[in-house]
Amino acid sequence: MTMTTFKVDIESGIAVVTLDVPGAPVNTLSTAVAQEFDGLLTRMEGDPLVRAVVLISGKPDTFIAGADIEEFTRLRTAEEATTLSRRAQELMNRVAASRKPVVAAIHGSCLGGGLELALACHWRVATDHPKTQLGLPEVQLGIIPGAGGCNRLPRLIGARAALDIILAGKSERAGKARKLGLADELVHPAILLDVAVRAATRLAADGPPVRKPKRDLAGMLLDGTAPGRALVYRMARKQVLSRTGGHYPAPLAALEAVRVSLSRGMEAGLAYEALRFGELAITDVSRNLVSIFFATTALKKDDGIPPGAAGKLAPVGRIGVVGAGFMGAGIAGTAALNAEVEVRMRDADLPRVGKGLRAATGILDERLKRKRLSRPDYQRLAALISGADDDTGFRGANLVIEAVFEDLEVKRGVVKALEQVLGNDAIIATNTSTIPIADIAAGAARPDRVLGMHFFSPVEKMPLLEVIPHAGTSARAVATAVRFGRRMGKTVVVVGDLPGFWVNRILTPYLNEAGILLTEGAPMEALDRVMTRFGFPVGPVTLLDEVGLDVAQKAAAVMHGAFGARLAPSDFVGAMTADGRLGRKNGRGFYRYEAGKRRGPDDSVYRLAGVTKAPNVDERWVERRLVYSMLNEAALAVADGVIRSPRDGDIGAIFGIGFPPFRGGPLRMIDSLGAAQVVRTLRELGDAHGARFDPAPSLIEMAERGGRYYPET
Ligand code: T1G
Repeated sequence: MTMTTFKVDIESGIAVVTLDVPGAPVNTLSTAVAQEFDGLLTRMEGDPLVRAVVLISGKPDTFIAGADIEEFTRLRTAEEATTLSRRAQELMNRVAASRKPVVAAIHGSCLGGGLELALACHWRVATDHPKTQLGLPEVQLGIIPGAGGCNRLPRLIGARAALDIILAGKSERAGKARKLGLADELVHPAILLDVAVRAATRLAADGPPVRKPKRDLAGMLLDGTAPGRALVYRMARKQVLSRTGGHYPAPLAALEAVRVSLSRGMEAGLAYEALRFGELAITDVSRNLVSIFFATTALKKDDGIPPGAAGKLAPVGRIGVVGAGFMGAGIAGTAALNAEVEVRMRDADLPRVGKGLRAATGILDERLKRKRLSRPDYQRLAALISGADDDTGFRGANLVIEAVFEDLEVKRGVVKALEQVLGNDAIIATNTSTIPIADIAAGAARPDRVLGMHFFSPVEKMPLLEVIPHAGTSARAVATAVRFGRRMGKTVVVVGDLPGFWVNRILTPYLNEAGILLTEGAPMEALDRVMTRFGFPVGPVTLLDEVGLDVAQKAAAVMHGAFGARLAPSDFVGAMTADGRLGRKNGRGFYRYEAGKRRGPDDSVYRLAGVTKAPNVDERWVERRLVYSMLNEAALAVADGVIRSPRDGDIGAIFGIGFPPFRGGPLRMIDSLGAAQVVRTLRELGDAHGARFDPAPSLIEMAERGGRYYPET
């Protein structure tokens, strides 16, 4: 048999099997790899020189990243998918039943089918390294662990801990994995192989360990008894339903698979697991989630310019941040934390700088408190952040991001001042959400190095960054900003320099429509309920309170000015800001706030706007008005060239405003509905509510020729 993926070295009775899928960035368990592994097991079993096996990866940062996701996107029927799962289970069963003990030596990502393989092994040694992550991310792809994970994990670490990982698709770092009993030993990477070989030698002599679950009293009651487990399942189910709104079938299927396995035994459990895996693998929800995975990975390599266009780039080692307010501090803290660069902040006076510095290091404090950062790392990173009330510290910065007041003249002034101190190669980014980048760059001596970096608030939590070149921005500046955004941990999309860019552009008509509905008396809680039921994390009224009503009002006015009547806001938000209501930040918004906690809707706001609150609304119609206003604007923005590809648009909507991932994004949703259907609904809405719903010409055209945003799969 020729082997391409596995290399075997036998010494003193221990076969060290190195898994290294040739030419692939990570190890995955494709059908071909699984077949080769099956042959290898036969050989190991028959080889009298082998007493035990160590399984280790030849890749630098992955053990095994799971099944080959690419492969299961090609599955067409549930039966095919169930068969695939069955085969994988059989392979794992073979490992588990092997008379010669198998030890997994784990460094790097050990995910999905990779962890399921490790679970089938008789001993697991893991490195104590941040790259080492053990998890079952399947539900994030709309499927369930299908190679025995729903069966072996709860048996190893108990139902509660297993469900905690499986239902959320979570990964655990090595330390936590050791505590849970998922890893048996924790070692420094340098001695991983030695320790694993020693374990294999021990197991070969003594036989595999007899595992008895370590349980405290709660564990005995909850994991160890049938009524206890029934309670665990009930609570888990409730939690899943409240988190997913019932839109994601996979976690519930996984829960059921664990229940079947623990109540009816492994054989029934495996059969059930494979059956549900098969059903789920071909659903639209899974297809959409998988496409998000591939889109996100593709964006990790996409600099937003044609490959090679920027020439060789120097990495950013030091940045400046102008404006030490909420945004500036968020940018500074996140840059120190994730990109580990020196960060110099500046503001007009020292008290402000001090406040900004405290807020920036506050982001690190939070990590320290949650034990995501060790004390020495905390100190090292905190020391990267400094501040002043002048530009002196900016010399040597490769990138300066300004986050000052939203005012064109002020921002132009900042750019001019920066040009006096910065080196020739430094890039100047402006964090604006409403002002055209071209206008800000217009006053610069070298506009080619100016671009927009639009962060979302709070910077340390929001995963998206929009990078906005104007017509004259150099490719080098774009690639530098995109790469730096990625180092800050963001998913970066490059978007066009039109008002609102992408995210705020499609958000504007949606929030406007919510305002118009309120003006008609619609109950705010109904609007929020409808949209969370649709799958958004929060509804539009809550979002307005979070964003800040003054900010929302100002942005809405800019968008109205730029695009005219279609984006005309109602007077509702204006009536509220006139009353001094700014949303959560001053504790007075649509909702009531007490000591920072949100309470019920504040119905007195209807009176401010001269409106009587209606007892109820037609919720289906409300959903249509809100959703289709966004879909239509997305189509208009695509036609305006705001995004480079449907992929960027959908990722921007999902990561920027929480568009429901299972729907794949607004453009994917238009494809699923069909452009003809979207146009028809928009026309109905237009008949009832006026020209703002006029379908985008591009949609009409797509409807006529049967076009789509994505190729048919
Ligand atoms: N299948 C196919 N390709 C994969 C892959 C996978 N599982 N994992 C990574 N890649 C590719 C990725 O597309 C990219 O390709 C390259 O590897 C580097 O990835 C039976 C059914 C492992 C933490 O969900 O979370 O097991 O673009 O840029 O930032 O129960 O990739 O270079 O050609 O993301 O260092 C469950 C998914 C599968 C893990 C590495 N597993 N992967 O992150 O690199 S389902 C997952 C990740 C399953 C069983 C079920 C990450 C990573 P290219 P990257 P990275």
